[in-house]
Amino acid sequence: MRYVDIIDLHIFGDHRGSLISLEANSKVVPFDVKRVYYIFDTKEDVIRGKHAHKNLEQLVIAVSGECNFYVDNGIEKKTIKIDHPSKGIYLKGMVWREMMDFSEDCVLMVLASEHYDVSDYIFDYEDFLKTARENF
Ligand code: T46
Repeated sequence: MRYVDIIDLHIFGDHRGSLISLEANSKVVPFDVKRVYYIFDTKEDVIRGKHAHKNLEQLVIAVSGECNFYVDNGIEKKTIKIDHPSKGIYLKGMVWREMMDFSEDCVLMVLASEHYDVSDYIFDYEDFLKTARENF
């Protein structure tokens, strides 16, 4: 199972503009959505995230603006630029994530498979590496 996938979201466009529909539990959003949140007004030079989740699937979309999304599964690390409302980052399994280089107009919308639960977070990178390696 891959820890991160880029999902190309279908754009319904006509002369009026564009529309993207996110339907849960279908090919578009591969889980039942229990929570939606969005991140905006992030200041320049700020790095958000810096944690992993024990049990959470998420679909992250920059509905406006852009930022860089860094992911690390304990073995592989990569940075993905998210810069269009039709590009979704699907995260699953043990993934350390950091978001940075936010444009002023960046709005990140996140669909999540679980309710907010602070006990699901791993904030310490060494703890993350240990847990991730146990799961390989
Ligand atoms: C993630 C990345 C992509 C809540 O009360 N409910 C919520 O659903 C969330 C997500 C956050 N909060 C509170 C907890 C903090 O007091 O909002 C505050 C900021 O959250 P946090 O520092 O966790 O935000 P980010 O941007 O570092 O991380 C968030 C998500 O927490 C995380 O799950 O994967 O975005």
